[in-house]
Amino acid sequence: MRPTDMSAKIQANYEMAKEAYSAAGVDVDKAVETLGDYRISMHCWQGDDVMGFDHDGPLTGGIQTTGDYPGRARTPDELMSDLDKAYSLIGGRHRLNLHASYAIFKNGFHDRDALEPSDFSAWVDYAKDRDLGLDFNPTYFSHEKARQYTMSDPDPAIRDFWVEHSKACVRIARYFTESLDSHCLLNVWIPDGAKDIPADRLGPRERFAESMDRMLAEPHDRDKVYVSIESKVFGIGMESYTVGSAEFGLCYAASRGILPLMDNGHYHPTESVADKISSALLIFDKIALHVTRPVRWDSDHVVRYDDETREIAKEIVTCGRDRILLGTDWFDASINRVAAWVVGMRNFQKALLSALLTPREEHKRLQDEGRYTELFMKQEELKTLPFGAVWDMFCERSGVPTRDAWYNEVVAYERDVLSKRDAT
Ligand code: RNT
Ligand code: ZN
Repeated sequence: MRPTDMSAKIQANYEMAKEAYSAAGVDVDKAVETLGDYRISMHCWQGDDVMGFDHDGPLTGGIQTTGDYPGRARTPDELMSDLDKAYSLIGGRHRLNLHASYAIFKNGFHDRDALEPSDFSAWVDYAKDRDLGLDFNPTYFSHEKARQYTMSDPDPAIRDFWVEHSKACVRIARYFTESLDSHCLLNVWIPDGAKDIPADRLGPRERFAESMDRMLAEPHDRDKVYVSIESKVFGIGMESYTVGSAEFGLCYAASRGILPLMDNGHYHPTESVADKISSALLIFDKIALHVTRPVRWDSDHVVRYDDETREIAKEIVTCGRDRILLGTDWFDASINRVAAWVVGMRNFQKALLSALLTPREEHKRLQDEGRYTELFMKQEELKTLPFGAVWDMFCERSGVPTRDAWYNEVVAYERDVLSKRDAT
């Protein structure tokens, strides 16, 4: 189809969709417009299988990428170029989420405890040019001093190293907020834990809390640098005990006035992060999310447009965009990595759109009036309204390719850029 014919078709389909949705009590134009306001912090680490630039060793910390699809980004320039390609295929304006291991050293190597803001000036330039906000994460894995424990290690020298790293990251986050006129989410996730039943559960948690307190003492403006703590239920090699458990994360964050970060791969598979958001927001002013797809375990598959993601999106839309910091977290090395970003981000956006296309007030009223049969029926009928036509219009209005047209660009990029990488 010629592009003009395609646009006319999208317009015509959209008009039909508008009719169908307005009969269900939904303002479609408003939904499309509002979706553009949701900024998602896209994780840099899908592009290079969580390798980073500050070490040669393997990925550790109980997380894993699997697959050997060619074309992994090996340098900052390659990663930036791949990120650009991905952003160009995703509607709306977003953010970039960096890990400390992605330092770009201009004045010689600095170990994690001695990282400087200048080690991230290339990223600030990158973000400035593209009007992206930056978020940040200390990296407590893939390092010789990250053995079984980091911030909770019994050895004070190891703990000091990681506390110094954490403080350096606070300074870097501060530098981001000062350079970019935007907040920075600084998220702490430690891989500390035990493979087998621990003798002492309390000690490591006491030490982790103390190390966190030392990190938080590093001066920062709490209205700009939002420190969060990401909890977890288990990891590979720490199946029996995780220092930063859900209870630790929530209680610590509540008591210190920082944010909890919930990753939907970090709970028992029958638990739902969608169900946790409203409870957390009764207590916390803001919370943060890592949206991912756990398949039987915390596998970090690329997000699909599935029930779990849609239910999380429904809560985001209901509970308020301004109070929930949205981030993504998956790493699949078995498919084209640029496509992995694009599919997952577009799916998350589709889920948000589907929430925006829900007559929430009406559904809430049906619930409150005990009209459960009607509510059930309406929820199910809504699913087959012409959603795709509205999604197409969002892409069209955002200036990104509609439907699967973006894939041709990824194929061309793979041919011209990614496939050349393995030859060198
Ligand atoms: C690990 C956590 C964490 C990491 C990234 C790389 O289980 O989800 O968020 O995935 O920091
Ligand atoms: Zn995560």
